Amino acid sequence: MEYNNIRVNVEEGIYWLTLNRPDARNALDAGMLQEIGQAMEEAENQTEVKVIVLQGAGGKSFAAGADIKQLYEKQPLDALVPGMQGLYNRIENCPKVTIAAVNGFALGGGCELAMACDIRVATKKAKFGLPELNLGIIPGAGGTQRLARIVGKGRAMDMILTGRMVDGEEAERIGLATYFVEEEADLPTRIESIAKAVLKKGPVAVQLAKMAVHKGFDVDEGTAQWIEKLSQSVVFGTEDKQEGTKAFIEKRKAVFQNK
Ligand code: CO8
Repeated sequence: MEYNNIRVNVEEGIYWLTLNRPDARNALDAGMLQEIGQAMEEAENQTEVKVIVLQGAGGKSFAAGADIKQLYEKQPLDALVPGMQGLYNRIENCPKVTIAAVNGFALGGGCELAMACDIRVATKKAKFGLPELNLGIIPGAGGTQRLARIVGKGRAMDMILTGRMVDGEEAERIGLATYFVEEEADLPTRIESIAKAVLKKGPVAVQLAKMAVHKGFDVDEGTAQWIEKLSQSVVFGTEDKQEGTKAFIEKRKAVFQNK
């Protein structure tokens, strides 16, 4: 598929999705959001793809949030459509593992996009923030909820109410970034090593483990544990479970087939 606002390429099971409006700090306009949705669908349907990496072009920004020029034109009912929030929910529910490579600004909808991913890797240059209140609006693509769930209510309140940005090192300390990479040049290698660890696993188990964590967060613990139990029951019926356990017993590496 041809894209104008993003670039995609697939290498060894990893789908690299690059937000590509560097002159606008990769601000997420309607065209880019639509293409991200199309690319996600494309990646979900490619069986060889196990991991999707989102990154920003230009070295200055992951994504500087929703396009403010388009935001200026929005009317109340525009906030009621699924829009950015719907897209990010889709990304969170993606059956493949998603990784955000954050180098530079991840602000507003950019930070919310990173938070919808399973894993965030931040460089020294990373700046995470939800500055929406500066514009007289509030975070509206899951940010009020995901940030509080990731870093806790107190820290989320601080970041949202003051608009304070946190750098990569602090982001890692408070759990907003999963990994901190000191040298920007080491970012792709670190991403690949995380992706490789995932690629060695059985895809069915990966998907169900991911969804057990995500869906479990939305319900009470008893229900969450049932989600876990039922997911386990599904994986117990897979050939991959037989292969994984047998390979351990036979002291060899498992070869998973996604069955
Ligand atoms: N939208 C549109 N254009 C942008 C954006 C943006 N979010 N961010 C940067 N740009 C453009 C600038 O206008 C500028 O364009 P030009 O060269 O034509 O003047 C270019 O990118 C470069 O920007 P700067 O010169 O400002 O670059 P700096 O490196 O000095 O600063 C910053 C980079 C810090 C990223 C700065 O540009 C900035 O603060 N940007 C705005 C960040 C922001 O407020 N983001 C939140 C947006 S709101 C949001 O995301 C809400 C999501 C939920 C919506 C739900 C709807 C229902």
